[in-house]
Amino acid sequence: MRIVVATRNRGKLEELAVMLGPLGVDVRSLEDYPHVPEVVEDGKTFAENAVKKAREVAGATGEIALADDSGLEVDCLGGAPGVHSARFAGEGKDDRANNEKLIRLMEGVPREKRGACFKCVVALAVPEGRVYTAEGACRGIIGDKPRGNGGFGYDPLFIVPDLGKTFAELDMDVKNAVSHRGKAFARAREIIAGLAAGREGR
Ligand code: ITT
Repeated sequence: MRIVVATRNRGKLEELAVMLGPLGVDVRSLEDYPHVPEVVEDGKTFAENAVKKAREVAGATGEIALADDSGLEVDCLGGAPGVHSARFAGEGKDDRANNEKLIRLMEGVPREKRGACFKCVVALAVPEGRVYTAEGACRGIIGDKPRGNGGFGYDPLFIVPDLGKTFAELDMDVKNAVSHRGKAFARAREIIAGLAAGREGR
């Protein structure tokens, strides 16, 4: 079975490719389908955006598509940046600018009020039209300065309390074991197995 991972975010793609690896599927990326147009993410929820991305990429490629819509919800910012996480500091998807903005907005906020939650919805769409979703969340604390060189996005600011480390200080397999994406994917794995069984039976 072939799956196109419907993301243009390199960090996400790496994590998802590692999770898909053991399932024995033929993993493709959008680099293999350069004609696929950019999907406009105008949904109000992670689920709406994930479904839209998966559906459009499945339609444009004729393959099963897996999309991830994710983001960081910060308690003291009323859930911002949420679905706007990629463009928090403006267009251009600049992780450093996004992190700087978050640090600035949270200056002086005490530790007990620095809670946040990463959320992820994984959507799987088949070209014939059906779409399946799986969700995952991971709670943590927003640090006052970046730590670590791994991962992407807000990872250097997101501290996992139980581990005392930011996502950017963890090896990818440790991050994947506890992260919002890892949890969503653990649920998506069953959907993928079901799709694979269905395709074999044709
Ligand atoms: P695609 O839509 O092409 O997949 P994107 O980066 O635009 O790429 P989203 O709209 O889902 O994807 O935005 C997700 C943003 O949330 C991402 O750019 C990061 O800023 C943040 N984010 C999500 N998961 C993260 C993670 O595991 N670690 C750090 N930041 C993360």
